[in-house]
Amino acid sequence: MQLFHSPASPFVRKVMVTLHETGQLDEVELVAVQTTPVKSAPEILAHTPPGKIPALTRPDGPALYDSRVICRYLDARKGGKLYPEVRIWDTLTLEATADAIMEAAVLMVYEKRVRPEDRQFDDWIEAQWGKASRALSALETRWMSHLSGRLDMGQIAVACALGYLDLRHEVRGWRSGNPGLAAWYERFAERPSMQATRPPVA
Ligand SMILES: N[C@@H](CCC(=O)N[C@@H](CS)C(=O)NCC(=O)O)C(=O)O
Repeated sequence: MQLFHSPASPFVRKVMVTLHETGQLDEVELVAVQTTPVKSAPEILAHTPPGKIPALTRPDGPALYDSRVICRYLDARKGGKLYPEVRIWDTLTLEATADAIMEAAVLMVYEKRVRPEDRQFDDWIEAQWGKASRALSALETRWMSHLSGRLDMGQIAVACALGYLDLRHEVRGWRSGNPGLAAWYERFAERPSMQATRPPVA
C-alpha cells in the first residue's frame, strides 16, 4: 500500500498514529506530496479526485481517501479495536469533533499562506477559530471521561488536532480554559506512536 503523505498534516498524522498503534507500518510505503487547495499535487489526482491527503492505495480495491475512511479501513484489517462497536457512535462523534478542529485550523493557515494578502478575510479567520474554540470547550466539558477510557480513534484524532494547534496556532493558547484537556494531552502525547509522528517545526 502507498500512503500519500506530508508530515505536517494532522489528517495524515491520524493515519500514521493508527499504523503505529495497529502494527502495520511495514505494510505501507510513504509517498511525500505537497498539495494546496489551489495547486493539487498532480500525482495524487488519479487516486483522489479532491486532491487532498491522506490517500491510501490498497491491494483489494480503489484508493481510499479521507482520513476517517482510511483509519477505519486500517483498523478493520487488524480486528477493529480502535472503533469498538460498544461505543461506536461516541467514538465517531469524537473523531468528527477533532476533525472539525483540524479543518478550521488548516483553513486558517491556508487563508494566510495561500490566499493573496489583499484578499485575506480576518472575520472569516476568527470565525474558523470560533469553531475550533467551541469544539475544544465541548471536549473539556463533555468528553473527558471518554478521552480517559480505553484507546480508540476518537482519542487519536483529538491528540492529532491538539498537536496541530501547537504547531500552527500556539499563539491562540488553546490550553487556557481547557485544563483537563491540556493534562490529558500531556499524557497522551507521550505514547510512542505520538512521539514517532511529531510534525517537523517549519
Ligand atoms: N477530510 C479530509 C481533509 C484532508 C485535508 O484537508 N488535507 C489537507 C492537508 S492537511 C489537504 O490535502 N489540502 C489540500 C486541499 O485542500 O486541496 C480528511 O480527513 O482526510
